[in-house]
Amino acid sequence: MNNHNLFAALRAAFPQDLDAVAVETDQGLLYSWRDLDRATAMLANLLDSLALPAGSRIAVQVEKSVEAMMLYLATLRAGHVFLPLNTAYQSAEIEYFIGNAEPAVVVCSPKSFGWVSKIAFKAGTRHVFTLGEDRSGSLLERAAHFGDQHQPALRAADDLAAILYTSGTTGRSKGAMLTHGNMLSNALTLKGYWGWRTPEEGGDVLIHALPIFHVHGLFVAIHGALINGSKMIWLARFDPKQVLQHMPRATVFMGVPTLYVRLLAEPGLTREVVKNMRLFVAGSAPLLLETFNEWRERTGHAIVERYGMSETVMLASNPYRPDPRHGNQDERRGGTVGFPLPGVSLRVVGEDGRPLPAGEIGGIEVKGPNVFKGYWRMPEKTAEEFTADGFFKTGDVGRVDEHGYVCIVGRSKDLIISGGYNVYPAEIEGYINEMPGVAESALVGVPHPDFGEVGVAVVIPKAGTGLEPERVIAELKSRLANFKIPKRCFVVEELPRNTMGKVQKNLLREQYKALFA
Ligand code: MCA
Ligand code: AMP
Repeated sequence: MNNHNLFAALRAAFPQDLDAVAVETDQGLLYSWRDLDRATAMLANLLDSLALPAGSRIAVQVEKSVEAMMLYLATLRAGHVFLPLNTAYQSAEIEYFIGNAEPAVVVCSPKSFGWVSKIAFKAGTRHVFTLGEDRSGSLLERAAHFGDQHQPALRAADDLAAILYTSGTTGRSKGAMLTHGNMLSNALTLKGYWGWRTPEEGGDVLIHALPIFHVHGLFVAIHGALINGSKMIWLARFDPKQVLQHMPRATVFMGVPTLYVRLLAEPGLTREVVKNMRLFVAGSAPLLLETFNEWRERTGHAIVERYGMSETVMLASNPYRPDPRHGNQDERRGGTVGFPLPGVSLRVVGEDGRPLPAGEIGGIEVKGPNVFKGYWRMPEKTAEEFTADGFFKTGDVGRVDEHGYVCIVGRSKDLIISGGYNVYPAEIEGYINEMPGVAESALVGVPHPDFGEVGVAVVIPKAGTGLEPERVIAELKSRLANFKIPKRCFVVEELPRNTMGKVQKNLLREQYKALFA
């Protein structure tokens, strides 16, 4: 059997010169390709030594570091399933993910060992390691005792590589199961579609400034660089000045729209600074046309906006070069997410599920080798989200224009995307509704100049109770990840409702739309 282990494919793409620099950090540390190979082997050997059952989940909530990326690669190498967790998640959130995924191994920051290990051991996890952003912690101490050679575990294309928790129209997060085949096919497609250059072709240098616990930073960026043997300039966190400082030596940058908005606010963003850049990619949330246009004016570059999901990795992208499938069009159109990627079928359907003609707005459905295997331990939910002919219902609403460009115009799922992070109103409302003195609440997304969209909570108090908006916010802050906290809270007498009694969120959005204008 061929080995479809994603790590094996990434490893095979390492450049011949293993002593060349693979990653350069903002701390001035240099990691060679050989370093990546050896360290991931040691970590994989450590995982092997634990004799974990097949398909074990390795849950990881650590600060961004090159070692954290290596842990991801080592998990693939050893044939286990990686489960990344946002560092902003607090105990209630972590308790749910660990309880639901039942990981065999949990790796957390040294500073959170106390509370995370308690949750993990309670859920039956046998091994809890720590990994600090400065290479501290028990994980690397233990791995140091293992050999630096490791044969990647044999995996089929359909075997799980990662679980990403996402969405929750009902308030509960679902684990999207991605396979080795999903991710490898997507990485190879993007390699071609975005014109990545291997070292022999002149090479690319990626500025990596995104967090590594979601699809964008973990898969699109890292796989893109590794499958091309391209160097990464590794920034622990996004700082626009630092990005600009490194840009003259880079060729590729990826970011959520907020990163572009913040870069545009820097006077140092000039044509001179971007003169070696080849490709700017944006995604995870809608890129405003004005940002796209302003970027083009300032830098001479048209951002390549693309569209993806945790369930599908990347689905569509504006063309980097002429696309023969679409009459060799190469225009990158602001306000669109471009064409379905090669190998991806995308259609827009009406309420009755029938495909709509070009130009009409409906639900976006997709099919392809990139589409996930299903939701972790939720067969019914999985079945609901697929059509009889195997298309996945994205929950996004859009249209395809007569030239083939896909345009996302809204979402049928109740979701707020704030600075590229997803916020599920149902989850936040659930927490607010449990607070004493609250009768009911609604969370809506409103436009925000920096984060694109932010949450605003509208709360009805129980009769006779004095409810303070500040208290609602403070209470949420003590329990939830910081990016989920509504930026404002209003206590009101009643919520607008339709004849069925359902809260009309569109009216609330309208009412509060100018709050941050
Ligand atoms: C930080 N804050 C936020 C957000 N981030 N509020 C709303 N939305 C946010 N995204 C708030 C914090 O709560 C805090 O508030 C204050 O801002 C400062 O926090 P800090 O962490 O210092 O913020 P920052 O460093 O400025 O972070 C902003 C950021 C970050 C760099 C834009 O949010 C970020 O890295 N976003 C990228 C997310 C991403 O990678 N998404 C990809 C998902 P307070 O002071 O009140 O506590 S993958 C995906 O969606 C798909 C599949 C795809 O297509 O890619
Ligand atoms: P996630 O749940 O993190 O996988 O986020 C996926 C969602 O992000 C998609 O279903 C879209 O709603 C949204 N998204 C990703 N890229 C774009 C984009 N370029 N424009 C608009 N929305 C996007």
